[in-house]
Amino acid sequence: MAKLAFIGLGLMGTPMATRLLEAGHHVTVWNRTAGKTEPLTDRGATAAATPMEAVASVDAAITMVTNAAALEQVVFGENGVAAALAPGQLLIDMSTVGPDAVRSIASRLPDGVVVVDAPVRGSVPQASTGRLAVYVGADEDGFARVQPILAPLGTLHHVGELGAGAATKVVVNSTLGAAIAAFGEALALGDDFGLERSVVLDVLGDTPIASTVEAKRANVESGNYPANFKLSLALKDLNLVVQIAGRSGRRLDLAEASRDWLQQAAEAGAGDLDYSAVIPTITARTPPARS
Ligand code: NA7
Repeated sequence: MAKLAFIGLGLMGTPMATRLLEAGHHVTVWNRTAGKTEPLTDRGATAAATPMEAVASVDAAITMVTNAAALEQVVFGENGVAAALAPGQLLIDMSTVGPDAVRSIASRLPDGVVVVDAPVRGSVPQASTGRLAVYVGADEDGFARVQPILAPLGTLHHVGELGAGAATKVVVNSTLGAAIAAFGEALALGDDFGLERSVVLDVLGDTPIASTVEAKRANVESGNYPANFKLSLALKDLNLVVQIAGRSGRRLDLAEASRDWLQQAAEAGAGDLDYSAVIPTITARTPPARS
């Protein structure tokens, strides 16, 4: 079993680090808000005082933080992992930050530190039960090294070289934005026709957005949107989609429209709720005009 550092114990990081620990890896954890290390140390993990301290003598450092700025902070900020990583050690970034951020980090680390991008599809239930899809960007050797480490988290897909995992994740999440916006707009339309909500939810369960309906129906029916995947993070991902497409000279209308809905919901205060909390923004009778 490997010696690991796990940095970033948010909604996803906590169950993922727990899985790695329960699989028998030796795990040292660090989180900006130190109190979140407690559930892990209770199960036998070691807590480090800084990211730099966490990675000393580990086989692999895993990062699972909000965005590119947070990744930059834990890698190159004060007491960041870059100060301690040595040739032969692995840095596995599992955050959703896009390929540019991953390649930039890799280019600034000492020669011999192997960087692998391995973002995941799935949210808290899949993270807790080892059913994530992990998109790995690495050369053959890097993939062979991360495979036994990450296997307890779910199914690994070797999708290409460094950056390909991060790119794949952006592609995947472009569909997530479109599906949740389509769900909200279908409900809004049903309301306008005067159809029963429960009937509309039943029939939408048999359409191309069925899996989204199944996953989020309880939230819609209860009006409660506890975060499995924060709306602010879905908005970050759709912004990545739009920006990356823009740099390639493209306009992706569906991505822009779903980004705009998420932006409106975030402005209405739903950023820390589940991303499905965009639905009440869409179904409101007098939504704010699109800019
Ligand atoms: P969460 O639950 O919002 O957790 C985010 C984590 O990132 C959490 O541990 C944060 O620490 C940490 N974070 C955020 N900013 C920083 C900075 N500046 N420095 C250090 N640590 C930071 O997100 P999820 O777990 O759902 O998702 C994580 C990633 O996977 C994200 O890219 C998603 O899009 C997919 P905190 O506890 O707030 O101190």
